[in-house]
Amino acid sequence: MPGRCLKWVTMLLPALAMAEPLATPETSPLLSVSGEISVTNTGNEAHFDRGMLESLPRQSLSTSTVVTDGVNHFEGFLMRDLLEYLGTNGDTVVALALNDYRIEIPRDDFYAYDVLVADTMDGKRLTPRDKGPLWIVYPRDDHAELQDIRYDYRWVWQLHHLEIQ
Ligand SMILES: Nc1nc2c(c(=O)[nH]1)N[C@H]1C(S)=C(S)[C@@H](COP(=O)(O)O)O[C@H]1N2
Ligand SMILES: [Mo]
Repeated sequence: MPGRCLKWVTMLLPALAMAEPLATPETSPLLSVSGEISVTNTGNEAHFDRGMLESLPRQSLSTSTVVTDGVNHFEGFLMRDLLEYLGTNGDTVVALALNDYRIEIPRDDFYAYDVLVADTMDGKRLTPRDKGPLWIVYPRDDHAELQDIRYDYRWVWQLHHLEIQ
């Protein structure tokens, strides 16, 4: 019986954590989110440091990419989980990168596919030198339709800001 209770508590914990107000970053923020969100911690935006991002449910994905050789193993969190966490309300996610690259991504992508916001590749933390701190990674090898230039544009590396529209 105690084992059963523990199981339920463990299952419910992530849901409870999500209902909590968003903490404030303790180290420099890696990602900020603005626009149609209902959870904020810095003015109208939600700012996340590494610890906060690492507390989102972890997810991994192995895929080839158009800019690396072979198959790489990525870890991070699902973009969908972040959108849900922030209570987003909008059809479009605008992704901005450190090199000022900007692209609009339909929100539906993140519900149709398990799109990762990766912070590690092959067990190594992504840095701004190698596509970090965050890289939007599609499960390219699992879906033929994702092997298309339309999606290649959406693999934003050096991601640092999202605007929900
Ligand atoms: N941060 C950032 N991400 C980006 C880009 C960019 O210029 N900056 N280019 C996009 C485009 S147009 C493509 S096709 C893929 C691969 O770009 P690359 O071949 O120039 O590396 O990354 C996408 N992600
Ligand atoms: Mo491109």
